[in-house]
Amino acid sequence: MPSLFPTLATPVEQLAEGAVLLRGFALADATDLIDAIHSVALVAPFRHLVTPGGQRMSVAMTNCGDVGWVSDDHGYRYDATDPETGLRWPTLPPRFLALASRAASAAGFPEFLPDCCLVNRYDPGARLTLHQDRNERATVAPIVSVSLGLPATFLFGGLTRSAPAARFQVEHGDVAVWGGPARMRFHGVLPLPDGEHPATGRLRFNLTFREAVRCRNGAPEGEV
Ligand code: MD6
Ligand code: FE
Repeated sequence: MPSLFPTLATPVEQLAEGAVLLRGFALADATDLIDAIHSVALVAPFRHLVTPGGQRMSVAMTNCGDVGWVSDDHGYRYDATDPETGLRWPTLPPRFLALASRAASAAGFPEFLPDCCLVNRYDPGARLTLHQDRNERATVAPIVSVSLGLPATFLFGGLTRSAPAARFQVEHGDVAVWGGPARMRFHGVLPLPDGEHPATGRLRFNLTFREAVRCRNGAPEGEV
């Protein structure tokens, strides 16, 4: 007989060794997160970055934290200032930090202290081709990824671009955490299907929290 008391534990789906999907983990924080995204975008507006190869990315991005991830014809890098405005990125709201470290702990990565939150905004049709996240100094620390708004199909591949990729549906409030042996896996997002979400309208947001310049690998911490 099914229990009358639903379990309070988050359903955990294992994507691979070192990678989990925490279904609904951010649901209680979703409204605050979306409000904070809008506040961040007032200071550091969403923009379509250009890859070093000259391609305009279909996903619009901004950042908050000590550093932000940027791309231009020189390459990919973390920068302490927003090249668009010359200003420092908005600070990481404490509520973001708390959620990210709670999610990392739930996934088996204690003491996660992100210094960067990359904010991705997807319109219908926007996609992210298979890539590795390899610009961070801390290769031990995980990445915590929060999905908000319209559902998307997440591609989760192997350690080479040509390895087959599994597909996972990621929905409003889901949190993926990757680290350890999964940290350098290729991943991406299929073109966003059109739809309407009560919290975001015709959009999907994704937050990825990283230890980008803070270092826990034994390498020296540099100036940013
Ligand atoms: C996205 N996410 O879900 C894009 N990277 O919109 C990522 O590229 C990503 O979700 C590293 C770890 C988790 C991620
Ligand atoms: Fe990524």
